[in-house]
Amino acid sequence: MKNIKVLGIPFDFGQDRIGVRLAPHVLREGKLIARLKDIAKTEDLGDLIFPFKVVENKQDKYIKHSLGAGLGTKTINDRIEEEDLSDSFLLNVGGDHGLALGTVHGLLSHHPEAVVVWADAHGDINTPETSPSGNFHGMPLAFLLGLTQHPHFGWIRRKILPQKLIFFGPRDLDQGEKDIILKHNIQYFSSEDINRLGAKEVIEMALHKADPFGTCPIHLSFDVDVFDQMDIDSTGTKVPHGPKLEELFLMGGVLAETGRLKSMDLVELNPQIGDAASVESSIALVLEFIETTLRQVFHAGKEIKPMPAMFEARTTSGRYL
Ligand SMILES: [Mn+2]
Repeated sequence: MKNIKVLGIPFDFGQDRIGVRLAPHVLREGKLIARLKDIAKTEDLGDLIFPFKVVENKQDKYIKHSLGAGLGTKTINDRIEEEDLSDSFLLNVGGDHGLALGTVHGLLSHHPEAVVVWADAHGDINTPETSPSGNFHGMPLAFLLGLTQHPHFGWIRRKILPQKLIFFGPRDLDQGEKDIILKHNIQYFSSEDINRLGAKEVIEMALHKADPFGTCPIHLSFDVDVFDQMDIDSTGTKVPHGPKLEELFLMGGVLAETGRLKSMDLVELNPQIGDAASVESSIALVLEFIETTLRQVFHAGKEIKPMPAMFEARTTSGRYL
């Protein structure tokens, strides 16, 4: 890979808070592009424009905003399918996590064998029938695995195999999601598992099981609510008892070190949640996670710039930090 491409995806049909739309803008204001340019040649593809107006279809009792979610994820998929990614790392900046149906489906056209690491406090694997909320951002994996169908998602034609999916950090699963995860034998590592076994060990073990020959490209779908609620305030569905910051940075580093991490979603940052100070520190943490991970993608095996002091105070330094 020679360069980074950044796609802003202000998709918010997956839940009811419009603030997630603003995340690409605030991250660019935080010098995201300049920071990435310091790592590798970077092209900003701009923000995706959704070429439709949606009127809420209240008659759909299973998925809120199902028309917007269906058309929106198709728009994302089509944009990513057409992009030349032969030499590029693709960074998708959301938006809510519903967008990952579009990003992962689109990326499968470039990397059909991809392993998907889902870093998240939640499972996002509800079907419309099992979802207690009806929020689409809790369902993208059910569509990606082909576990459900819906008239507004008739464009879907690819799926990921359950053995190619790895959950990192979930701790708030609905009963229906637990049943699906068990039934399909999906790899699942809670913060407790990560703490007990080690983030590096967990990821290496999971990658080996998903891809024993170590040849498949890797996509990281990173929901910022995977961070402990003490570490991030500006996101819609915070959950306590998350992995430690150092474990999450280590996870990004271990994926980067494989040389096969080809793309990442960064979703659910909402700069309308929290006071000014916590919004600022949430944005700073997200920018730091992106920069540190991408730096390791492009400089795997080389000396890595240390984290700024403000984060060092909160982490223990290791090989991957
Ligand atoms: Mn999520």
